[in-house]
Amino acid sequence: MTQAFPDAFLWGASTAAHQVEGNNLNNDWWRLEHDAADFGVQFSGDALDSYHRYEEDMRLLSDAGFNSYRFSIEWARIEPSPGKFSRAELAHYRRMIDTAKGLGLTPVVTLHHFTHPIWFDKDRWLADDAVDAFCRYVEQACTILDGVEWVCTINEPNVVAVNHGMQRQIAAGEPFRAEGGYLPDPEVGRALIAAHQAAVKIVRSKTDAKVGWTVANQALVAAPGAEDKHAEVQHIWEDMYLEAARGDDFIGVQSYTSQIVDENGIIAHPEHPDNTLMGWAYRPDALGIAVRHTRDVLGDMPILITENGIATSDDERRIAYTADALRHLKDTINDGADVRGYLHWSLLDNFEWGRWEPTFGLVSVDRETFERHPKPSLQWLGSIARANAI
Ligand code: GCO
Repeated sequence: MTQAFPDAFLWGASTAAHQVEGNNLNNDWWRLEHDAADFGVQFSGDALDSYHRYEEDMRLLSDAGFNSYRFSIEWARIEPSPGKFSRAELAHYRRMIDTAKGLGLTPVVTLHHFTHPIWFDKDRWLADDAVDAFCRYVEQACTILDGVEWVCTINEPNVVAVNHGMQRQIAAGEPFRAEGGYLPDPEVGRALIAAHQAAVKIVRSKTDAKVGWTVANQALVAAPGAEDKHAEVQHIWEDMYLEAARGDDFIGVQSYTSQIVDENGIIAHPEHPDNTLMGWAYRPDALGIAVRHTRDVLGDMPILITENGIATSDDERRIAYTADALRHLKDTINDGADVRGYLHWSLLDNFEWGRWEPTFGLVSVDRETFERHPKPSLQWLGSIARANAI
């Protein structure tokens, strides 16, 4: 049976500057890729050269039938040293906005997606002037946002707080724990919430955009008898970030998988042949859990699915996962969730934060020639976008 999505629904894909642009020489990730090379962290390098090829990338989306593109602008390029802004880089990102609009793609612009200028790196979000520094950048970013309808302040603040917490713990001499062993650091989280709330005010005063932030939803499920621990972990992992979005114009939901919480905390993904290239459990139902939980915390506010997808080398599996995720999403809409759009992660097989192997893209890229090769999933999802129905 055909199931239609709401009118004016956004169908698109997401990217992040550092993962696709290339040669982001002035941010903390570029530095980390060099510092941690001995630990197997890979190098972003030219990435996909989308800094120069963004028009071709956007055209792939619009030709396939999509009507939206989410991308981020790079703080380290726009403010290469404290208080010194690059007019040329601002103009570059304005050209991206204009290009998207010219191709019929509604731009969804993220102001901060994981990376920081190197000069911000010292005490980072715990520095006394961190929020002021971020606001100074946001004010400048607003000068290019005329006519942009959707602005995300900070992407996955809860993951930013994990990364910072991990770095602090390592600096304090604690041994490195395996993936999944870190929780978001609530002190960093509180600084990010302050930064977000200040940024919302600035974006509202200087633009007509709808403004919100995007939270990495863990779709945590309690093991029998572990309801208290589940509530505690869920608060630290996501609810404090969701609650901070109350009063925003929308909330971005990002979901990939689901995990169980027992009395000791989150249970690592058990090994399973279905696990994705990230090692995550194959859980297309996670998106429905994430939307329902977001609604439980925030009530009825507009929701944008800002990321959902799968790391796999098998494109049929990407289609199967996404088809199922969309069915679960549609169920939440039928139940009354005010979902405004679905932005797939990701348009391109990109730099997955220190690794190239987990491929999330609707399009693969030859990293020598930068040639783009659309996968069948691009046309498949594009035709759903055209029909606005599954
Ligand atoms: C995140 C980021 C993306 C990732 C994606 C897959 O969620 O970590 O927003 O940059 O690439 O989620 O891990």
